[in-house]
Amino acid sequence: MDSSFRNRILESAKKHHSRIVFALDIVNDKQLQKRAIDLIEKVAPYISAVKMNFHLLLPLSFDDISKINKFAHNKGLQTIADIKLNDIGSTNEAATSILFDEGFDAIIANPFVGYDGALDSVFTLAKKWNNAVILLTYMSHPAAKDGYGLMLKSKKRVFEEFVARAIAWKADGVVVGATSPEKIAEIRKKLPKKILIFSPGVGAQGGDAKKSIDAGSDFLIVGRTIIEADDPKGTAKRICRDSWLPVS
Ligand code: NUP
Repeated sequence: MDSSFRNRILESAKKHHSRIVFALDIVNDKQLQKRAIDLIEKVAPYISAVKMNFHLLLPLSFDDISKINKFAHNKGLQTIADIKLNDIGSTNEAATSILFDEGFDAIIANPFVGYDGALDSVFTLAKKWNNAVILLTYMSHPAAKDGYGLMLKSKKRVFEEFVARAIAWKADGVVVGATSPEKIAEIRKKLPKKILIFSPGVGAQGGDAKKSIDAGSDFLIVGRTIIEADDPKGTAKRICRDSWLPVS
């Protein structure tokens, strides 16, 4: 069977009946690793993957992060490192090697830096590890239009150029904010189905889970709405049920 990241995360989605990637963005907690594991334990039945950002990647050790990745994998979940990688090739290679060694299945990178001497090393390593590269394409924050929406001389907007890069570089996924369902729909039309769309911005940033899925997102990235809820498990379950789309 094809053991690509795409298949692994879709298998997890099927198993958990969930299109949610849980953003483990824990703040103000001295026992970060313990809290991370407790939260995964609670919401695991209602998510398909866990995403870690600087909230955990900066303060925790290599061993701490590896343990969280192992715990998530034992629950049948995939894990994504969200560092929006954006540097020269040798630095990207060092960062990607560490993250894959820690057990991550996928890494989020910024296509702005280009391929030669920049993201080429990330794609090469991902291929070697059978892991994935997910490219920022249209972010979820209000100023996204000031960067991703800019018109280029070529009469393409920046996000259209990034879609073209995702296709040319054979990216496994792209990030398109749930706060712009019209952009999700537009990008979905341009992208082959095999490239997954991940949409952050549900809830806390004002995006709607169902609208994003209806517009063409494959996965919703949800953090604070679950973490800060009085009942994280019940909240994850509700978003999961409201946005479930069977895997075809
Ligand atoms: O465009 C993006 N928007 C965004 O919120 C790209 C991202 N990677 N994120 C991340 O998704 C953000 O850094 C955070 O980790 C998560 C959304 O969290 P929340 O708004 O659901 O709490």
